[in-house]
Amino acid sequence: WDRCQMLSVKGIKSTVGQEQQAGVKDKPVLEDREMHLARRETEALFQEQPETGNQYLEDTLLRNYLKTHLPPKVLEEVHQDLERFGNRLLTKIQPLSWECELNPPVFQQHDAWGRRVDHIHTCSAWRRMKEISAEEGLIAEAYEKRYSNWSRLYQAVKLYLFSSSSGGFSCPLAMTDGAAKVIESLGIPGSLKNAFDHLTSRDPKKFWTSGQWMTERRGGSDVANGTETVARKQPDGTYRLYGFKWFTSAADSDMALTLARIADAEGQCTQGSRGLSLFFLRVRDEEGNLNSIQVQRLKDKLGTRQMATAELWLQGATAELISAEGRGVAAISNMLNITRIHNVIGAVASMRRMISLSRDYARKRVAFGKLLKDHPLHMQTIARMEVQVRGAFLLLMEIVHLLGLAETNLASEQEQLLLRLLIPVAKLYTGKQASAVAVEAMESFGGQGYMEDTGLPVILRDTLVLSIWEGTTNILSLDVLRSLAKSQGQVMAVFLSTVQKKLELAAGTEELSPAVQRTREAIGSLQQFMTATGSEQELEMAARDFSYSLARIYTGRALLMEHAARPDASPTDICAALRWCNQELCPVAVESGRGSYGGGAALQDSALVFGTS
Ligand code: UCC
Repeated sequence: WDRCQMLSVKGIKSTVGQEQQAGVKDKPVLEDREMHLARRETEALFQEQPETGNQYLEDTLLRNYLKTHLPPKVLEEVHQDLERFGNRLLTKIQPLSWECELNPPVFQQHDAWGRRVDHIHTCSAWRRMKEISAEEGLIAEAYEKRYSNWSRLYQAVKLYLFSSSSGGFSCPLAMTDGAAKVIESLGIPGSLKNAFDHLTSRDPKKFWTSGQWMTERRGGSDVANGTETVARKQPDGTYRLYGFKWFTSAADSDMALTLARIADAEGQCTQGSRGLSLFFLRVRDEEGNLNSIQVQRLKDKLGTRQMATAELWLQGATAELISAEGRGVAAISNMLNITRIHNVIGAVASMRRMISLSRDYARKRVAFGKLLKDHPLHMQTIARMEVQVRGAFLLLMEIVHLLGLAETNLASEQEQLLLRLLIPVAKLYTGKQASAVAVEAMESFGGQGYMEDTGLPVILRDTLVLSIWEGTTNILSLDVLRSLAKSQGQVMAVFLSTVQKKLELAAGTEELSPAVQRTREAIGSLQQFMTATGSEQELEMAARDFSYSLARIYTGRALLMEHAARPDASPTDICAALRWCNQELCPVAVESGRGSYGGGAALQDSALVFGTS
């Protein structure tokens, strides 16, 4: 740093213009300065690189959460494993992640002699990630259930630590987990036992990953109307699939679950959601030949470039029907709910990584005569992000805790309903949070944040997809409404009673009383909104703000009750809860009061968008 200071004193203070004016008299001094600069270029860095250490040991919130919730015996074992894993991530896995970024997959359509091969070449680091995923039991852990209901949470914590160092491998893991979940929920039928064993294996040689082929050329949201793929039944009971899958992530996977319409004897198919069924297929046979699939091309994506996403033609691919006919969407929603949870994991991990790097940089970088950490405005900016990631983390833990209970038959009916509601709420809310935090955190590095070789733009690009894939924000807001409708309002009753119950508990903690009060007011506003809202169209227009309100109220609750009100809570935990509750907790009530959801507002929205008078 001393050298940098010298540079700024001796070199940067005079501008080019000043030097030009300096004249012949000053020439020896200028030459001397230039030589000095040139020499220093090879001697010293201008800025110190931000770094992270063992991400498990450095994550106080995570460690406190585990200490509070896990049974002591489980905590002891899990702690040891996570500390070891944190070191492995830092020393071995993080470098592989960068290699994956530098060596994205390459598609080879033909070999040198013109033979069509459709080969997707992945780098050795990517393949190593697959082995590591098996060795670490990143999928297996959740299905072995060694720690009963805590296994799911433990798996999620490992995935959270892995996510930012995975070089994009989190994506195939999400779908692999989702596929295992679908097969498990079907009772692991004999024909799928082999696949299930591969998906949940800890043996790197045996471990399979799965794709989730849902998106076709008409788009990925309206699956019921967008799916054109046809399934034709064969005499042996298998099916052959014909269609075009437009966006297949992790196309190098071993197997996939996909939707198709079964054609009847006349070749006719039922349209809409009721015509969709779920199929299992292997991507390649034992010899490595594609299963009557042609790869059209790899997608040229903004981010997640480490991972091959392809357009695939299914030209009679052999597949097995694994849902009841016409129940494809309901069957694949088990997979969607798991991949959406993985999306939340990715969002929280990305925020945590960006903030950790920002924090480290603030300790190293000097501007205006002092370290960034000594500039209150800079610290305020990072602190605001920290409140966001804390909320998101606790929401994630809540969901995986509920999932663990549900998977071990320990969840009440109310808890299952709550889980159904919170998955889309968390996915849509944390996806948006992560994008905002990644952009804000990038700015905290100044121009360096914009430099490709710092690795920071990679994190940003990979984060931006989180609000898009696995259901965009609006699609998930509608899914929130779907869960309300399907349960005939029970979901909402459970939500409100859970929040109320926890508020009573927190009311005893004096410092939290402003937050308790604000949450009570927010719940009141939410209830008012729900009784006042009239038409279906109004509710649909309110869906996003409504979902945000649920996320903020519930996260405030989770922050407040589970964390800040525990006996060994720190003043920082209380501060985070208070700050969270200082934001508008019920935006849907505010917007409703402004008339944002009526027919008039819809007309105004259109006029604003299209510029009509
Ligand atoms: O594949 C993609 C990229 C892969 C990359 C993955 C990596 C992510 C990991 C990140 C880690 C860092 S992207 C493609 C993703 N596509 C989607 O997410 C689809 C988005 N669209 C929707 O979610 C829609 O809402 C649909 C497709 C579910 C709507 O379909 P329908 O058929 O119009 O919906 P219905 O008719 O309302 O629902 C049909 C049935 C109903 O059950 P029944 O018939 O018993 O009443 C619903 O209750 O499905 C049930 N259902 C659900 N059940 C629908 N959604 C759900 C749900 N979420 N949970 C439970």
